[in-house]
Amino acid sequence: MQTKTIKSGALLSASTITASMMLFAAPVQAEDWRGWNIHPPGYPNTVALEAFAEAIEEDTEGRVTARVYNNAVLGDQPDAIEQTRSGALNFANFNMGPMGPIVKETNVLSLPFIFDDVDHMHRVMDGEIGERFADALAEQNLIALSWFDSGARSLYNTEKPIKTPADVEGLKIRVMNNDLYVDMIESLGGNATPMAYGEVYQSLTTGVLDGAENNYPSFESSNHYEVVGYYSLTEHLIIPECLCIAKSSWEALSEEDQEIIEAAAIEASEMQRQLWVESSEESKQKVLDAGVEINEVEDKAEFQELMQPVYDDFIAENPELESLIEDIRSAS
Ligand code: BDP
Repeated sequence: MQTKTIKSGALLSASTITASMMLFAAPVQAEDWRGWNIHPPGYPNTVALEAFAEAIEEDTEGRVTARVYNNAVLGDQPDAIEQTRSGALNFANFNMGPMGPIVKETNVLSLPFIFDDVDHMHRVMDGEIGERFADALAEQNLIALSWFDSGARSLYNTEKPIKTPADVEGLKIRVMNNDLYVDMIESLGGNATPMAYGEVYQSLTTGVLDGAENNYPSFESSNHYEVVGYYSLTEHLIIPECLCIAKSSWEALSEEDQEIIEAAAIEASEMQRQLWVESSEESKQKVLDAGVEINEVEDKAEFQELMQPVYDDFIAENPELESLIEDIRSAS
């Protein structure tokens, strides 16, 4: 018995040695990366992610190949965040909204009206404060290489134009997965329903929901505009998004490839931001042509004032994040 074990053990190690010698002789195996994307083909983020995938394959000379999976086919956003944190997925474009429950610093970006406008958001995210968010993400195994735009989110619904907070009263509004948004809608007198993006269309058609909130490109590409007649420019949220790499995938790269991939991510974000501006205009026109009524909100201050309890509760629960809020405000 004893001899047999030793024999097969010896045999095993002999074949292992042969296999590893063969590995050394063969060309280095390429890394095949899988990327998560919630949007359909043609959406600015999709176009930029696909360009990113192509660039890294070309610039690493095939050492890293990458494929983008669109339309959230690899899972909804909270699930994809977990998959990327664990390294089951290699890269993704994530909105900072559903990131809040995992990286609590990013909740600051989900506070309504935290940014005055998209330029203010760019100044913050492209500067030192953006690095603080990237550090917080890295602690949760997500390497944020660049920031994408997501415009401003506004309320839309099947019932009526929203001109004052009183118009939100009683409406069933879908929000992304983050308790802050539940507080936000409830502070306006509405009923908030956290729900996966992909389920919203049907819930709007069946009346489970009266409305939701999003930017023009998503309002259009999700086809919600087909069933919703009113889009009201509350512009209550301006939330940046990341191009994030799984930490384990990042650490497996040589320094040279890290530099290549970081440069490609920055180029992808430049492309995305440019496409974003064009796409927002096109989407706005498309929903107008389809008969959606778009209204300005004359007195946004009314909405902003009602957000005070959301801020107060947030600061009471996260006193250590108050200075981050102040730093963002003073960069306005
Ligand atoms: C879009 C974001 C996407 C979100 C979606 C949503 O780009 O990441 O998942 O809104 O509302 O604008 O869920």
